[in-house]
Formats: sequence, structure tokens, C-alpha cells
Amino acid sequence: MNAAIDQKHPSTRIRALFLSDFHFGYKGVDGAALLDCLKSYTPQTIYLVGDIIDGWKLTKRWHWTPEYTHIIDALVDHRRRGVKIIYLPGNHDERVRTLNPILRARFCFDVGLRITNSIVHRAKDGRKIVVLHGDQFDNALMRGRVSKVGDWLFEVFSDLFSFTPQTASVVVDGKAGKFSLAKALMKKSGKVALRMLGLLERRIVRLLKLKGMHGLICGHTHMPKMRMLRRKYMYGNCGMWMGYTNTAIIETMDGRFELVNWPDMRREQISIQASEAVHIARNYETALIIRRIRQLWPARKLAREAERMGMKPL
Ligand SMILES: [Mn+2]
Repeated sequence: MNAAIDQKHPSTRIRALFLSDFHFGYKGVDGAALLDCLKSYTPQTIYLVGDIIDGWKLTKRWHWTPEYTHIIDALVDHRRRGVKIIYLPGNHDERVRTLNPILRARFCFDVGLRITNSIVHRAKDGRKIVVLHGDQFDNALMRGRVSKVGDWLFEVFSDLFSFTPQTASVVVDGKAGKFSLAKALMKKSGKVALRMLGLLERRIVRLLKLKGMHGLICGHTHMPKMRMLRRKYMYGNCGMWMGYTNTAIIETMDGRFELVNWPDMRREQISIQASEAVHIARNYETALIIRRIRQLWPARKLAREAERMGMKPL
């Protein structure tokens, strides 16, 4: 498959494309399906709804396939054609949230990307849709139930719509630590998982009501969803691109929100070095992005080695 956006490839114009949870660095990413999805649409705006890079995996061990580079190239192609791209970091790529603001601004300018923790998308019919990764709800979920009004008000104001950097720590049993809701949901019994998802939906309704919003689109749970909560609030979950279910949310030109899915197109995963990943990039922005990813999440072994030799990792 040619990585360039093929002019002959029929591409549907849409208002917005919402994608989350690519987890680059994880070995089961369905890059072929994701690339096909990106080539199938010409959106006005692309929202990357977090966990695009799996920094937790990358720092353990560098894993990159040629498809990752092609996907970033395809995004850059869109950008060059005037598509707005907004990146909302998640808990697996949380280092983007804590990036030095000056560095971040410079990088965003260089690659034509906007990075923010949450944003309001205006639907065609005027509805205000909050877009964020979704780990912002984790602390509340882990406590088991929504606590006193004062408590959640404080959380809503401090966690969401804030410019303060957030880290991916969640308090579990009194200890702050890295936490993956998607994993927790998989491990819990069906009943407990359902209760947690129910709780999540209640939290969402509260937030939307409080903020005067009409809907929310997030990722994080890896469970694709498109439904109305209390018949009033739209809740969309982008799902993931880690095989089995490949899903995205689109807003069509006439303003309908739809969950779309792609078949499993996974092929054998070839792992390439960072230098090779940069080398095969067609756009210089792509090379810049991959270099920045490498800097943000250096593999531990490599970082140690570079330090020993007095070098900065690529
Ligand atoms: Mn997540």
C-alpha cells in the first residue's frame, strides 16, 4: 500500500474525525487499518484523542514499525492540505502534557499541530462537544463512588479545562501510581466493569450539565461507544486501533455523529530502529515528530548508553 494519500482513493469529506488509542510502541497496533481509515476521509479537523504514543511501552523497549511512520506522514499530508489537527494527550503519552511550554509551542508551530488537554468541538447544529482523553475521570472511578458535592466540584474545576499539567497518577489504595483503566476493566468481573462504566457515564453527565455542554467524546476505555446519556447528552468513545476492534468517530458534513469501524488488517510486525523510522519519512515534519518522540521516551538501555558516552539520544 502506498503511504501517500492517493488522489484516486475515494475519500469522503467529513467535518471531523476523532481517533484515539493507537498505542504506538505496543506490538499489536493495526497500522494498515489505521492508514486506510486516514486515507478514506478528508476531514476539516482531526482530533487525536490521546494514548497515541504508548510511552510506557517505548521506554521499556523501543518498538516502531514502518506503518507508524506512514501514519504520521498521512497526518502531515492532511495538515498540508489545510486540515486542522488537535492532539489531546492521554495517560500513556502524558509526558506531552508536562512538556516545557516554550518547547511545546515551538514544536507545535514547527509541525502545525495544536496540543491541549481538552477542547470544545462545535457540532454543525451548534452543540458543544467536549473532547478529552478520559483518564481525567479515573480518580473518581477508583474511589468507587462519586463523593460529596464539594469534592467533585473541586475535581471538575481542577482536573478539566485547566492549563496545569497533569500526570498519569491515580490513587489506588492510598498509593499514587500508574493506572490503566482499560486494563482494569479487562481484569474486573463483568459486573464490576459494568458498574465502573455506569459510574463513568454518571460522571460525564454531571460534568456536561455543570459546564453547559451537550456531549463528550473521549477514548481511554478502549470500548467504542456512541450513545445518548439521559436522552440528552451525547457520549462517544473512539475505541482503539490495537487490533480486534478498529474504530473511530466521525461527524459527517450534514452533522451526524457516527461510529465507524475497520476490519482487522494486521500484518507481521517489523520492528525498525529510530534512525530508519526517520529515514523513511516523506515529510520533514514527520521526521521532526519521530525525533521528538524518541527524545520524550528514550528506551532505558539506550538512554544509559548514550549518557555513558556523553551523548544525547536522538
Ligand atoms: Mn488511556
